[in-house]
Amino acid sequence: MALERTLSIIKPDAVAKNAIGAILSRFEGAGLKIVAAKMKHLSRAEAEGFYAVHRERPFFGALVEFMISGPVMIQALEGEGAVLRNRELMGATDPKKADKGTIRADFADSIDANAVHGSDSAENAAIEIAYFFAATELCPR
Ligand code: RTP
Ligand code: MG
Repeated sequence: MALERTLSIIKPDAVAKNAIGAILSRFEGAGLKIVAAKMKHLSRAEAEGFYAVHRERPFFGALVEFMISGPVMIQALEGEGAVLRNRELMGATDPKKADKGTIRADFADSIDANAVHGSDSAENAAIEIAYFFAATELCPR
């Protein structure tokens, strides 16, 4: 498997629950390295731009409102097969359908407040990482 990077966001619900450390610990425990990180309270324009692919979906308005409801923790993760590895750690979008022991099963409340975002492909990961981080903010190791 190739060394990859993926963009991860700990969403406002999980930040409000003081779950940042527990969630980052899962990434590190699975061998994913945090190569960039920042806390940010997204503006409406930033959240709309980030989720622009979902602009026509019925849940877009609720998704943007949720993502700007409080600060988020944004990180770039690096490791072998990082995109899929992160999606496995996250679990299904709807926490009711997420496997036991996944981040969403353990920390998410609903399909709207679902604790984490993770890139869904290596191509989108590159776009999403560049959306939030300058090249000089990435610290490969
Ligand atoms: P994310 O992008 O946040 O990592 O989530 P995901 O890939 O698992 O799910 P995606 O299809 O990309 O949807 C983005 C976010 O929109 C909300 N959503 N609501 N009510 C619904 O049917 C519905 N579907 C999606 C979720 O909060 C999801 O994380
Ligand atoms: Mg997605």
